[in-house]
Amino acid sequence: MIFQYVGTPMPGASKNKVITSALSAMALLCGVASAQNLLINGDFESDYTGRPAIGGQQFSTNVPGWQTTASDGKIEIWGDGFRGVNSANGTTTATDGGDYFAEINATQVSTLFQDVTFTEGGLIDYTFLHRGRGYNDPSTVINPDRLNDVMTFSITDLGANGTYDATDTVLFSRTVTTDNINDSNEFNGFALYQGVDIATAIAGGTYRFSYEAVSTGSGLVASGNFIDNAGFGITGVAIPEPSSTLLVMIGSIAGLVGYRRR
Ligand SMILES: [Ca+2]
Ligand SMILES: [Ca+2]
Ligand SMILES: [Ca+2]
Ligand SMILES: [Ca+2]
Repeated sequence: MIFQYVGTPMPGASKNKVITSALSAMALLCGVASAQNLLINGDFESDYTGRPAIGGQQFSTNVPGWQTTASDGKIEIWGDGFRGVNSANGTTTATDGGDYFAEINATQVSTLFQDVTFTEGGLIDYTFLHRGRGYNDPSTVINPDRLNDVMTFSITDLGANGTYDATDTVLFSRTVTTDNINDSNEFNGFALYQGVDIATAIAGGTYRFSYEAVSTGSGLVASGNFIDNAGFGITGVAIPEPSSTLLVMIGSIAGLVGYRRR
């Protein structure tokens, strides 16, 4: 079982980030999944013109990979520590949140998504981190009360026309509820959600990967639902044994270099 997500190194990226990305590239070469099968900027680390040092709202056209249903076209990216919320502090590529993450509720209830055309078919695995925000009081201090944010992750087959419309079929849907408190097995409050072989993709098919804000614990439409490290892989593709062995090694190495102190 291998999960892949790609982080595009940005200018000034830390050495660990570059190494991790290099390892991801190595894994790709081993045939787990083609590059076209991966989300772009699933870890929200890609740089873009005008990105503030600590985060803020941007038009989706400025954010690599991601689109939004928000009527104003805004996507909100937070930097590590912004308003007291730290990135996930895991030690693997799936759990290390790096320096940036996204708030789905940018200015309104919305969905972040990417449409991906597969070059090969197979069974889809997915992974993402989700965290509730809590209530943001006027002094911008995060309220410590335990409040749940709710998000639905879904994969939709966009059909023969490859575009989103009313005739499309939802292949998989999972609604997760995560609060704003750092519990055991979480990473600064970010909970890791994963699934294996949850839908079948066909070569040439186009699929929408959606992260939909359902509700926020605060009740505020512009505050809630942090996500990071969104990604997926294909396990239905035959992998030669030597590659599988190498991938296990790569995964171990990636876990080691992914560790970073805060
Ligand atoms: Ca990140
Ligand atoms: Ca917001
Ligand atoms: Ca369609
Ligand atoms: Ca929690």
